[in-house]
Amino acid sequence: MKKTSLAKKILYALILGLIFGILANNFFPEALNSTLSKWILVPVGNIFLRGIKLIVVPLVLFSLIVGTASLGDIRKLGRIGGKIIVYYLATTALAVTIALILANITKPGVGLNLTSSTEFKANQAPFIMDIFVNMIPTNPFESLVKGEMLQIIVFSILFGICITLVGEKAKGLLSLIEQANEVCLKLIGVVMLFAPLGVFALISNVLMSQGMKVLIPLLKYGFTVLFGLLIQLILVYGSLLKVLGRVNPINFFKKFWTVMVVAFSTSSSNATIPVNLKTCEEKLGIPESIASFTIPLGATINMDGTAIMQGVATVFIAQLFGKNLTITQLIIVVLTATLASIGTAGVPGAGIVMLTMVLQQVGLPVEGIALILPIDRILDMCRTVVNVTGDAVGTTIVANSEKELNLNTYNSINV
Ligand code: DAS
Repeated sequence: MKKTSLAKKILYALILGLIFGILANNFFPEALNSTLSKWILVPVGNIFLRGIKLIVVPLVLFSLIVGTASLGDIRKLGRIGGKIIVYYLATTALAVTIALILANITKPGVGLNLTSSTEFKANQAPFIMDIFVNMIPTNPFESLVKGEMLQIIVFSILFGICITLVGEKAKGLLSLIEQANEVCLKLIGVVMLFAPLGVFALISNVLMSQGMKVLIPLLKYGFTVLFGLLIQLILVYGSLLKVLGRVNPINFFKKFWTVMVVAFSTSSSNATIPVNLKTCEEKLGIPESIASFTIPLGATINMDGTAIMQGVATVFIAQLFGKNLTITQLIIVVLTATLASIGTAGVPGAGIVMLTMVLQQVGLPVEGIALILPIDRILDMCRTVVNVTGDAVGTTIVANSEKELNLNTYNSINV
């Protein structure tokens, strides 16, 4: 019998959870609902959410060290590495900012005022410069234990760069960390196997207690993310190709659409690396020496689509619980989501794992993820398309700035 894909199982769980929750809310006695919720749905949902949170710290630590160390010999790749990292960080920060503006315009979560079991512990609005000072850990082990993610990210990047500077002597350590990273990626897969059960419990519990009224905000959230992804894909990347790459963006999309289809169907930047590399070299006229460095690096540390989801989701969850994020907290969200997207692995569902980090950083209840998880699978497919497109746009711009873009190939009509 054909194996049902995880995506289909999550979709079925979503539909079943919606139906069960609405039926329970309308026809089950209140006593039965609260018993079901207390003894089954909440525990199952929390076990799944804790499983997601379990992965965050080791995943960020290992994937960032590996991603940074893969810069290779800094001296040799300094110029290209510097350019592509500035491009990746700038476009991701811009993506988060677009997301925050949209979410504050559409206000998808306003009006529900859910109550959270964990009190909204907004980090007292810190003095803005303290945000940058506190990013430097005094004790990396304490940062790991406390889950201070910005400190873990800074430590991981510095550690990865120093592995590269140490060179041959650290090769064994790097391969050990690469293996640990592989294990963490497998761990995401194992935790996501429980997603259908977790999704059913989470969504049916919300519908059982809140009824149909919660669906409208969920749809508004989904469309806000999709609108942000479209702006990034067409407006931002189109303008960057035109202004910075000085190439025709139409040609780019005519040749790149096959890569976008692979990203959409796999929801994985990693799985799209081979076809992305092939397209950059054979259809976009980018030299192998540049693409082979920037595309795998981008698949690991550049996720504009994910950053857009994280920006919208954070504002949505704050609104759901009737909380307003201060300007300082919004800046922390831009910083954390930009850095979080660096630590997000290019595998299905990784963005949600990193979202818990952004929520923790601004003291928002992580259980808010329960609401967005059921539609995250569809949004994951869409945001992965933006992630991989951003990698190739940056590569095109850097290749052109190095005067190594073959414009004849780029502008040739064979797509
Ligand atoms: N699916 C991830 C990727 O491969 C992104 C995410 O989960 O947000 O890019």
